[in-house]
Amino acid sequence: MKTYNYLLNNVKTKGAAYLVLLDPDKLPITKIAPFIRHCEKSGVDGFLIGGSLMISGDLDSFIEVVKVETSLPLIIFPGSINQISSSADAILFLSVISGRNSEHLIGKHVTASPLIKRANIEPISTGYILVESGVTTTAVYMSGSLPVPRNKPEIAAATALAGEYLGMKFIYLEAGSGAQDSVPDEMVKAVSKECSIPIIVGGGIRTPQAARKKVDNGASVIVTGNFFENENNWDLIKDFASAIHYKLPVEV
Ligand code: 1GP
Repeated sequence: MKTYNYLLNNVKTKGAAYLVLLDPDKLPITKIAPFIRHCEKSGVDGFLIGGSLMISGDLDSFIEVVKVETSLPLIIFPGSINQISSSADAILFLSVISGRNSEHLIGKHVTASPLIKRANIEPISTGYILVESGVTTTAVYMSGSLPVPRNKPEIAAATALAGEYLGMKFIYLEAGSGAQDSVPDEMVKAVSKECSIPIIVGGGIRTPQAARKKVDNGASVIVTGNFFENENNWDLIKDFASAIHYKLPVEV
């Protein structure tokens, strides 16, 4: 429960938490150290690590390199069951509750659970809700499931409540990495009104203002990934962090 409690504590003290997604397929090994240092000094609360394919190889060694640079929590955000590593602190134990594909609701979990136990990392049960976001995203395609239509916040809210009643610790509203449109603010609002567990929102968030709007509408954790694949954007990380940490005084 260490990482879960850490996240909850960040939400309580800062208003919301900010996680940056590291995709080993997208972040070259030479850029890991400068990027992580940049994130640390900008006020990021932790890292999600994972990718939909992981073509580039070894998750363990990627995490080991990240670990040298930071003591912030490293949470696996698995694209598949081969993304389990004892080097991480925790893993989002995702069930695609927006879909009706049993493999992604429970099937993969049966195979993954003993491996997670042996890796001795903390599973954080998360109801993963894919949201329509313009074009077909990798997450939608890979999960073989339909996303929630953007104009149906009530479906997202009912799905999230079902996740809460099933005992999940977080709801993750996902527009998909690099999404054309992020999760609609009205949908974040509807979900946060309906359920009492914290909501993670990610996918297609490209400005601090957009991140802040998600928080204003009830998001507890914001995830960005794609936007910082461009090094020219790194200076904006601190603006994202201040927009998300609304309870902290803004540095001038
Ligand atoms: C993707 O929610 C995350 O799973 C982050 O999305 O890469 O679009 O920021 P972006």
